[in-house]
Amino acid sequence: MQNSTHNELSQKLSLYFVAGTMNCESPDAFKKIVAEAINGGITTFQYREKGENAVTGQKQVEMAMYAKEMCKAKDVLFIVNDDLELMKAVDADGLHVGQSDGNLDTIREETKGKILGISAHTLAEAKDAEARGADYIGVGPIFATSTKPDAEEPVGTGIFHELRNSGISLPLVAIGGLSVENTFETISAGADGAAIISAITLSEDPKQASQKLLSTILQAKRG
Ligand code: TZP
Ligand code: MG
Repeated sequence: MQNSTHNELSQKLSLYFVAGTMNCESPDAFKKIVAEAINGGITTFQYREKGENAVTGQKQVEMAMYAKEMCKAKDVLFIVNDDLELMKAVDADGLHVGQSDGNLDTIREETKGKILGISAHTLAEAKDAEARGADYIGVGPIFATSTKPDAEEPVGTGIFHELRNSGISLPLVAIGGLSVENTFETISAGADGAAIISAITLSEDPKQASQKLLSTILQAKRG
């Protein structure tokens, strides 16, 4: 990837909010939180609808379209988690997949012209993601999280040094247990962005939480 593109994407991934209706009290609450987070300055939104209480079918398309339009109005990157058909149906900016979400080469082929993010938990997975043409890598869980019941063991912020020392040059987005308290050290360790669910969805004031997170991230990025 060209340097300018790398830097632009690194900037865009800075505050990467992830949510689906199941992270909120209701579909209406989801819409409100997404709107507030966008007003608070999130730079990327990933629509991740999965697990217990996830909405499906037409309701899911409605939520995705709502989020997409809100993102578009504020120039926020809009990514769909693990659903190629939904990504295409709503013409999202990109797709994010995990290690077991299908054949990564086929997925890269099907997402040509879109941003593709791949999750990695280890150096080997990160190298594999890079080799398969990912545009960025989601790294985690960094800290313990109760949002994803099947999450692997936390890897800690040391993984960013390991990935950079091993020559991984793609933008890296940290996920898992991130909050205002530990985001500065995470970005300082080498992450380009912080992906966050509960520190925004469970906040009493998602807009203010997003503002605080963004200013922390930008401050850490300035070094
Ligand atoms: N992948 C790894 S950890 C995680 C995902 C989707 C959950 C992150 O949620 P939170 O609430 O920000 O810890
Ligand atoms: Mg997945």
